[in-house]
Parts: sequence; structure tokens; C-alpha cells
Amino acid sequence: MTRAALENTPRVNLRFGSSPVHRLDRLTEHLGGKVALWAKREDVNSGLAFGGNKTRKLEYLAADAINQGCDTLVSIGGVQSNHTRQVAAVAAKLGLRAVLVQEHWVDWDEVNYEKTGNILLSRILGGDVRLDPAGFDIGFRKSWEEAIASVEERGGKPYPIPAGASDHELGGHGFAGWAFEVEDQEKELGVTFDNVIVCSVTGSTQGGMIAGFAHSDRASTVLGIDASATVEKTWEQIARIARRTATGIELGREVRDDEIVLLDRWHDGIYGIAGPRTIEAIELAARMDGMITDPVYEGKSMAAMIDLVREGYFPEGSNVLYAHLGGQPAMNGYTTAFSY
Ligand code: 5PA
Repeated sequence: MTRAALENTPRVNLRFGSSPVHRLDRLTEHLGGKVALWAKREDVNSGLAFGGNKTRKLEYLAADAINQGCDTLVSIGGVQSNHTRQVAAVAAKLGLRAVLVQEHWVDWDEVNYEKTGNILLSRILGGDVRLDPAGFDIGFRKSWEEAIASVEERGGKPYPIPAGASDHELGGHGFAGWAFEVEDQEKELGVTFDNVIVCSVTGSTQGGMIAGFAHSDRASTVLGIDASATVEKTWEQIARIARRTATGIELGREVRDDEIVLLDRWHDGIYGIAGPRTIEAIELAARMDGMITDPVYEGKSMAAMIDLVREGYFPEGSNVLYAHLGGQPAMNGYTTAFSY
């Protein structure tokens, strides 16, 4: 029932198709060769402004926005938000406007931080970027509500999209679909993935995966790697989204607490800033397989995967799938995180 229910939910197609899955050959060998490491690449899932995990989520929210006759997508994130950049790209593609509240989520004092990377792309894409001094929080925000009201005041019809397109009725649908896509790709490849590694902050990437994999009782093999450093809040949000999505796609049972796994050893103590282990992981993945991960999100989940292999967490012969969720454009705001 779950797949059919998802297929019956309106969606606009914004991607090239299924995102590619490939082996990380040299990283696998470098870490001993006993655990096969793979990546599924949301960073190359679409031609919309460098893609990333939000493209898949926004396919459902954009369809809803259009059905409701909305003309402006209103969303929120940090200064270097990948999410708001993808909202701006989707709005452009669909002929809508985008109002983007960009908060001061990270105390990162680099000269061009508020000008380069994602925020530059959002402006190029025509987004109405509004900087706000508020700090990091994945919850609902006053500035976002004010932005929504401002669209109404000028006679527009806003479509509110919360941080990360997460805490929303349709926020988990995209990654429930990702889980089904993985199951199809496993058949094509003749491989079963024993674990998925996924970075979590606002929660609908992992929450959606949990709802999607729950129908084949694999949800607890999804290892969420917290990058928010507000771990309890993120766990609660993943749980809420997983349950809401499970209902939405007619899973037919409750999602259990033990199906929601969020590991908290790799967030470096703070959202948005990379510690030495994260930087080493970014360099290792890049130098082994040419794959770029970022200091805010994907470098942290990469560090987790590397450490878990080294610690012997995965039994010999395991296949581990790293969900690459994009995020590279932020790199330009983080040149001083590297010591070159
Ligand atoms: C983000 C999120 P979730 O928010 O769905 O848990 O995903 C975490 C994540 N990797 C992982 C990348 C590259 C991401 O961009 N980014 C946010 C943003 O504003 O960009 C929502 C926080």
C-alpha cells in the first residue's frame, strides 16, 4: 500500500530520475576492504542549482503550492542554507517567487560568508533574500511568519516552507520515495545495503527514509548522524516526521522508537562548524574517490562512516550506503576551515 499511496500523492518532477549509486572503491580499500562502501548521490540528482536533498522533498511541496494557487515560496535557513538555495531554484523553474529568510545560524567570521556560496546562488536565482540576526533553531520562527505576512500584504499568495522543508505534512514524502528507489536499485545491482548513513539536522531526510524502509522492517538500519548539536530536538523532529509520513503513505502501523537511530558523536559540538576530524574526513573522501563533502553536514556524516568502519561496527562483508545529500556550494564560505 505504501508505494501506491506515495505514487498517488501529487508531485512535480524536478530531477533527472533516480539518483546514481556507486561504490567508493578506494575508500573501501583504504579502510581495510572488509566493508564495502557505496554512495547514493543527491548532489547530482538534478540540473537545478547543484541539487541536493531538498530537491526531492520539494517535488511534493511545490506540487501542493501550485495546486493551491500560491505564487511565492517562503522559507528559512542559515546564511549558507542549501535548502533556501534549492527553494530559489525550484521557484525559478516553476515561475514562482521566493522569499528567503536567512538567519545568523553560524558564528563564522569569514570575509565573504554573507556574499559567496549558497547565498550568492540564491540571489542569482532571483530569490528575495532577507538577512536576520537570529541564531540557530530548527523550529518555527517569527521572522518566517513575518515574511509570510509580508507576501500577503502585497497581495501575493505565500506557500510557507519550514526550515529544511521538514516539519510539514509532505516533508518526509521525498525520502520515503528514496527508500523505495534504493530497494529498486538493490535489485538492479544485486546488492543489499546493510546500513544507510545519513546526516540529520531538521529531520525529514531521515524521517522520510524511516517511513519508507519501515514497510520492509529496515528502518533501524538507517543510522542518522546528528549535525545539529541539538540532538534531542532533532530526534523528536525525526520521530514526528517519520510518524506523520508513515500515516501519509499508509504504512499501516506505528513507527517504533527503536526504529529512530540518531548518533551524536560527530556534530563537533556545534552546528555549522567543522572540527579536525570532519576536515580529515572531507580530505580523505576527496583524495580517495574524488567525492566532495562539506564542513556543515556531509563531512560530519562522512567522519562517522569512517570512524564506524575503523571501530569495527559493521560486520565483515557488510555493504554500507552513504547518502550524499549535497551541500558543496557552502564550501566557498569556509575557506579558512582548511589550513592551506
Ligand atoms: C542538510 C540540511 P535534514 O535537514 O533533512 O535533516 O538534512 C540535513 C542536511 N546535508 C544534510 C545537507 C547538505 C543539508 O543541506 N540543510 C538545511 C539547510 O538550510 O540547508 C536544512 C538545514
